[in-house]
Amino acid sequence: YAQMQGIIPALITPYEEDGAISDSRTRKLVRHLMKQGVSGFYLSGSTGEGFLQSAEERQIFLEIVMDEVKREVPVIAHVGTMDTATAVQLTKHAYRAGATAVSAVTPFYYKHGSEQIKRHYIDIAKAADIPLICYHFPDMTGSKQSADFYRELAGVDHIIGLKFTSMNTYEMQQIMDVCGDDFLVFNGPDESCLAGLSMGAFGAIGSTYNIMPAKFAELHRLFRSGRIDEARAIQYEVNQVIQELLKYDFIAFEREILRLQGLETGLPRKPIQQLNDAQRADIYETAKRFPFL
Ligand code: NAY
Repeated sequence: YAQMQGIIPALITPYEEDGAISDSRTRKLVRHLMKQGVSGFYLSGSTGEGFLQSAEERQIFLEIVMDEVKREVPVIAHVGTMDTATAVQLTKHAYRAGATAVSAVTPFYYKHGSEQIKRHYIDIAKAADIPLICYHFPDMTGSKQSADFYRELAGVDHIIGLKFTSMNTYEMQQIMDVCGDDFLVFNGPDESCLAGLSMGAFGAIGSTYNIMPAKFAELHRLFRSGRIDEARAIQYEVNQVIQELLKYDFIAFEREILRLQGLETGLPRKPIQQLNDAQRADIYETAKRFPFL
């Protein structure tokens, strides 16, 4: 898994003008990000709009990315859904497609007990011979599991780690402490990437790595060589962009920045924010202020 130790974009899903998954735009985006030094891809998560797509579309998208990446970097397919059956189906497909790992957010909307959520993960883990990265995102799912919950899952075959999307690095550390050194924890919030890495995160998976891949790859490189002051300077710099991003829906903002970078990805799916001309002009001004964008 050493290859996953770095910056992994939660990939934007490029669409054509009619809203269909775009083969050519996807290949172009993936190539571009690989050239900027990313350590893998995380598909069909929150950023990828996986919850706004059909299972078939998620499968098609994975196949396009697998074909373009040609095993040069790891590909993690997010297979999380509200229902176990579809997550299992997507897991079997990801295995056949040759993905490096799958990942699944805790099932959302219904308030399941911990035992049901554990069962959901075990069913996914048993579906195919492929590593599984659980996904902790309490703000979005409303489901907040304890360190002990993850300790039990860490003992299940195929479950290798967790994507931890919360700013609470103490809770992250508590999970790492009970799950052991082999359990790989990935930092979720990009604005505290360095904090997560400092606390022991193995790598980082996030949305703004689509628009600032080289900056974050450099942050990671500096962190690994112990040049913390320089890494922190980059974190401060990218956080100025994130501060602007947070005025918008992050997916709408990132698609607009990518467009300005010459990477057309189409419009996000409704009900995600559809930008008006004034908002696009404002984002254009932001892009001008930050030459690395
Ligand atoms: C995913 O599954 O696509 C993610 O990785 C989501 C992680 C993002 N969290 C949210 C709430 O959007 O990358 C972060 C986030 O966009 C970034 O830190 C800016 O806030």
